[in-house]
Amino acid sequence: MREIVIGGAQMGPIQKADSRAAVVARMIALLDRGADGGCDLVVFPELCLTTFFPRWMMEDQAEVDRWFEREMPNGATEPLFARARERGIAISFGYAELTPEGRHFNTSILTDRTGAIVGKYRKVHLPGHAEYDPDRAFQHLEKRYFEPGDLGFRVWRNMDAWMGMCICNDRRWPETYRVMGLQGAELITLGYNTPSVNSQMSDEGPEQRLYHSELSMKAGAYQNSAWVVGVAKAGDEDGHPLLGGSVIVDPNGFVVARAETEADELIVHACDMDACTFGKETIFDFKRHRRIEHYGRICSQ
Ligand code: CDT
Repeated sequence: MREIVIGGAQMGPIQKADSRAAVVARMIALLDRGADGGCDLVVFPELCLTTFFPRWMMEDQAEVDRWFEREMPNGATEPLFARARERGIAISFGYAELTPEGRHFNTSILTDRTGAIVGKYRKVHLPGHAEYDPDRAFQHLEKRYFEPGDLGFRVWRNMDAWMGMCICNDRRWPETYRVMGLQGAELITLGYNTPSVNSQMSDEGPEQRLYHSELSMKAGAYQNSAWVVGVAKAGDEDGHPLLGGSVIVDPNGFVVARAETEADELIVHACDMDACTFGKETIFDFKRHRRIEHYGRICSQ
């Protein structure tokens, strides 16, 4: 048995005016809750240091760059790393990354139990649009503020397991999970900021959006025989509602823990990485059963 007790640290809303320090204090409180509950790894949401700023149209690049982190850890997040180190807990969280070369990515990192960063992922599937769209009920300008990730879908050996990451919209794409599954991923962690309503379809509400969110993660878990931990930033951010519904999904595609609120909430499950082995050696033994001669279209235009 290779058990990793995982905490999904759903976060309630972060308002535009909230400081990084206030957010990090909330993350530390969740981390402490996880440590007290025996967690080995705590997973936080996408862009979890700030409000979901891509909903705001900004033309001044200096204003945009205020939402980005130039290094990680930095002054604001060091207390989180220090507490994780002190309590011997690995963490994963998402933030907006501005590189020394001036490139902008929607990024997440994974640490080991000593607080050392062992993995970095930059979001590949950027939803939304790049220019102001007057026909939408609200904006989703990820394509304006980020470039597509350049690191691919890697996996890392951490805590005696193969771990990979993706971010939000990536969870809806089967290729995301499969590329990690092909590298033996046993745990895929992700954070999300998903508006509760569709900005382009007024009657698509939270029920359907929660259903699709969960459906995607269950399918990704089952079809790759891997644990999937999906963690929301939820609730009302300056009048813009975001879905909750954080889940831990087992390698058979069953939800074993689910958040009930749209606030800061920790969901916990003891995840046995050996539970991935049966599926990986039988129905989803990729070496024996895949028929790549028929998959060419997936990798062509
Ligand atoms: N953050 C993020 O990727 N959100 C998207 C919203 C898509 S609607 C433009 C998601 O897939 O949940």
